[in-house]
Amino acid sequence: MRSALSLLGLATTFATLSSAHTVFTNLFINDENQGDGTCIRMPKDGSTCTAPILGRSNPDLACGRDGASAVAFTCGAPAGAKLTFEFRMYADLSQRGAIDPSHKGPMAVYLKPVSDMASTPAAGDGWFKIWDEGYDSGSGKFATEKLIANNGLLSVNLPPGLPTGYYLVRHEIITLQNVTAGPTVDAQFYAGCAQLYVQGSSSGSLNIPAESKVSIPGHVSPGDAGLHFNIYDQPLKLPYAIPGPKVFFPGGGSSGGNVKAAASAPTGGIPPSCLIKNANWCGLEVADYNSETGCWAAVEACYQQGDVCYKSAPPTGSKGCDKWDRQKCDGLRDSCSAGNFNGPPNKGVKLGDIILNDIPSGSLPAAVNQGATPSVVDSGTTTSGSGGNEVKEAQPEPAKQEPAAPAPSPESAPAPAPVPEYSAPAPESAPPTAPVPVVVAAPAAPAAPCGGTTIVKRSGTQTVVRTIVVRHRRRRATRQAA
Ligand SMILES: [Cu+2]
Repeated sequence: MRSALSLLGLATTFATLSSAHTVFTNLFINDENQGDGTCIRMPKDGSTCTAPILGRSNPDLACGRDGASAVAFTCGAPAGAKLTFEFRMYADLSQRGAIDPSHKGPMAVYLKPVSDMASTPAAGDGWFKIWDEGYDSGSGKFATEKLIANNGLLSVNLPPGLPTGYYLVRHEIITLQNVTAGPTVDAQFYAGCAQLYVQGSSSGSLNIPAESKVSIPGHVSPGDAGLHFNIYDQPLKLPYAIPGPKVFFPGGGSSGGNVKAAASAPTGGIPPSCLIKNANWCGLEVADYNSETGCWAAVEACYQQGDVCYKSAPPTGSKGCDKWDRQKCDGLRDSCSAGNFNGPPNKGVKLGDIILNDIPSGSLPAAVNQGATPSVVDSGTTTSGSGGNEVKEAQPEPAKQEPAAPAPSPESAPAPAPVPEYSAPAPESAPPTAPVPVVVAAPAAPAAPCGGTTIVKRSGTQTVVRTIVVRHRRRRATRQAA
């Protein structure tokens, strides 16, 4: 007879599994952490931010839930830069972990050039895949298992041949734990995007070979073998076929991965005058004042910025907002209370960003596509309208992580991929825009952390501060309601 205790144990297991999905929370550019949620179109609802995206025609497959709306900041990166994606089971790190070990499957990284970050739709045409990995027979691991082994970090080099411009970079994780037999139980998709401004060595638009250019949704077929692969088979029925298009890795250009990330993008870059940043919000210095009225107006303006911070905070949390309120605004208020009406004090002094998982840059994994052979494009140009670019070889070398196997068994032999030949890429007849209306910069709902506790925390020693802040907020709320 099964005891109540073991039943309880089972229930706990299921409860854990149901929330042990994953979300992309942090982007590193050339080993530099851009900050929790910064430049990332993260889902706004903390209770569902890690959940898979349901439906094969769901526009959320492009950039995840809420991924159709641009965030305020776009991160600068040189072509060829090393990008590192951090994945978490709990966006606010209330618990550690990247993804449940049961979630085995392939991973991929896609790019889409966008003419306007705010208005070009994420869903639709124009995407291409720069890297993918399915099952590595050398190590006996799926890409997701390597992700877990790397503490939720995946590093991928950007192609060196990207023309200067705005791009959405998209990760994709497909997990196969529910795929057994029959078409009813399907693979799970996880996807998320970051906003990039790539400083390339050329201008113009990229000629993506027709065979590599896809629309998302629509980049995989429901019948793809890689979506119906049984990970519980003994032995596995290899090789594993990764869903999606062929990888396109534009080479050329002179910039390499060692170039420092650009400080900011022309539009949407993180302002250098940012005193502190929380995801895609940043606190700016208040106006100078030299009167009592001006002093208190500055206090008000400071807390108002803090309110915007809390409202825009994604599920990674609002610790930067707390720090802004406590250090900057409370400091201003104390100064006014003390009769110092010339200010602001500590003008322009940076507060220092809070990063939840401050990983030393030295411990980031190497790029999985290091040494990837660029797809060769003839005539050395990627500018639009040239028309005659001939793609000679679009089959890049995927990451080589398999150790030299002395005697490979039949199922561990990697499938040789055919090298396609192109005569010419498809002509660029229309810009990659889809007739999808996009709501830009919709006000964010107050975020709750993924599976965590409430965000706003103030120290016990700040009782007086809190009273004033609460009164201040209540006053503002009343005013807004009126
Ligand atoms: Cu899951």
